[in-house]
Amino acid sequence: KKEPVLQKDFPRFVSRLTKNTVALILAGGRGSRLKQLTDWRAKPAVPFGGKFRIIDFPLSNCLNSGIRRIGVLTQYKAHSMIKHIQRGWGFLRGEFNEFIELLPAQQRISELNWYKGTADAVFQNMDIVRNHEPDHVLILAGDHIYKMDYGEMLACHVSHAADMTMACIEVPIEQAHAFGVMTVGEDGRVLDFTEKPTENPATIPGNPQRVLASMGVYVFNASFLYEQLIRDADDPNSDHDFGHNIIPYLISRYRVYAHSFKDSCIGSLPGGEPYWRDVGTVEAYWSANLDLAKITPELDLYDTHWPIWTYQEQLPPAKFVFDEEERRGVAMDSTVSGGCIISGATVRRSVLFSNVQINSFATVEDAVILPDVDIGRHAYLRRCVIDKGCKIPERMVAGVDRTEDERRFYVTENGVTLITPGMLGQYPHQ
Ligand code: ADQ
Ligand code: ADP
Repeated sequence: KKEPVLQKDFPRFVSRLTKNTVALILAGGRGSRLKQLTDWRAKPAVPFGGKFRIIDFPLSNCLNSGIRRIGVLTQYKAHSMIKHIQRGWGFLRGEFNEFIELLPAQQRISELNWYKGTADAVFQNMDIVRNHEPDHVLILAGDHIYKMDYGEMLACHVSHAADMTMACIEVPIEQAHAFGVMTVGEDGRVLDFTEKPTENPATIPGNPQRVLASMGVYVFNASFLYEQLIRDADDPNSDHDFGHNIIPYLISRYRVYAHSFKDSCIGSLPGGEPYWRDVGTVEAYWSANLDLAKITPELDLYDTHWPIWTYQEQLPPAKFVFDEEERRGVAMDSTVSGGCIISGATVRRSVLFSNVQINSFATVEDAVILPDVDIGRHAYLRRCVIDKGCKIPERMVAGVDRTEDERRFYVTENGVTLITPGMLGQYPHQ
C-alpha cells in the first residue's frame, strides 16, 4: 500500500507532470437544452464570447498548462467542431510530440455503436492513448467555460499519491441534482460520491446550503485508468459512464482525492467566486455572453498570461457609420467583433460576433448575435440570441411580445428569444 507523500516534501516539477500527460476532451454530448443552437452542431462547437467556441476554453487551458497532447472525442454533429479544430488548432508540432487528435466514435472498433457513455468513449480510444505512453490521463468535459491550470491539479494528484483525482467546486444545494456530489475528508480524500442525487445531497460541513460538486475533470494514473476501463467494459450491468459507474466503484476501493478548483482557477474577480459556467441552457448561454459586455466581467478575456486561443477568419475591423440620413451608428456597453458594420443603428448591452451587419434605424438591446447575421432596417431586437447566418427582415420585432415570438421562435421561461435561420425559413450558408 502506497504511503501518501506530503505536499511539502514533494518536489513539484509541474512541467514534467504536464508533459507526461495526455488530455482527452469529451466533446460528444448532445447539449439538447441549448435547443435549436445545437440542432446542427455539438455543444462544444457553439460560438461563445464574440469570437470563440466553447471548446476553445478547455483546449486553451491545456495549452496554457503545458499539456500539448490532446485527443478530442467527438460523436454527434461533429462537422462544425472538426472544421474549427482543423483550421484553428493545427499549429501544434508533431515533431515536438505535440498534437490534437480528433477521435470520432465508430472509427475504432467494428461494433455498430456510438460511444455508450463517457467511459466507453475513452475505452474505445484506449489503445491510441496507450501508444503515447503517458503517466497521467486528464479527462475533461468539452462544454464548460472556465480558466484553470491543470498543472496545479496534477501536482495535487501526485502529492496525494492518488489513483484518481476529481476537480470540485462548491455549488448551491438547489443545483446538486445536476452534478456528481461528494464528501471529502480533511486530507482531501473523497469519502463518498453520488451522481446526480435526487434527494438529501451531502452538504459541506458547517454550510447546509452548499454541496461539493464534481466538475467532470479527472486525473487518472494511466495504467490505473486502463485497468478500470477494461473491468468496466466487461461489466454487463454498467452504463460505462464515469459519473454513474466508474467513480462510485472506485471510492471505497482506491485512493480518490478531490482537488479544489479554487486552488487552480485563473483570474476570478477579487473576492468573487471562481468562474466556471455550464452554459447548458439558452438562458445561461445568453447571460454568460452578455456578462462579457459589462464594465467588469466575471470572466477576464483580456489576460495575456492565460490567452484563449481560437480560429478566426481574417476580417476587416469593426466599423461604425453615419448613414446617408446622418443617423449615427453606435454601440454602447457592447463588444463588437471584426467585420461588423453598424450603420445608422443603435446597439446597447450586446455581444456581436464577427461579420454582423446592422442597418439604419435598427435597435438591438441585450442581444447575443452570432456571426454572419444581417439585421434589416427598422428591426427591433431585445433580449435575444440570434444564430449564425440569420437574415433578419426589415422591421422585424423580437423580444417585445412573448405570445407573438412563441409562434415562430423559441422563448425561454424568463423571456429570452432564440432565433435561428430555420425558424426564419432560411437555409444557413456553408
Ligand atoms: P454530465 O455533464 O451530466 O455530468 P455527461 O452528459 O456524461 O455528464 O457529459 C460529460 C461530458 O462528456 C460533456 O462534455 C459531454 O459533451 C461529453 N459526452 C457525453 N457523452 C459522451 C459520449 N458518449 N462520448 C463522448 N463525449 C460525451 C458530468 C459528471 C458529473 C459532474 C458534471 C459536471 O458525470 O459528476 O458533476 O459532469 O458538469
Ligand atoms: P460552421 O461550421 O460554419 O461554424 P455552424 O456551426 O453554424 O457552421 O453549423 C454547423 C454545420 O451545420 C455547418 O456545416 C452548417 O452548414 C450546417 N447547418 C446548419 N444549419 C443547417 C440547416 N438548417 N440545414 C442543414 N445544415 C445546416
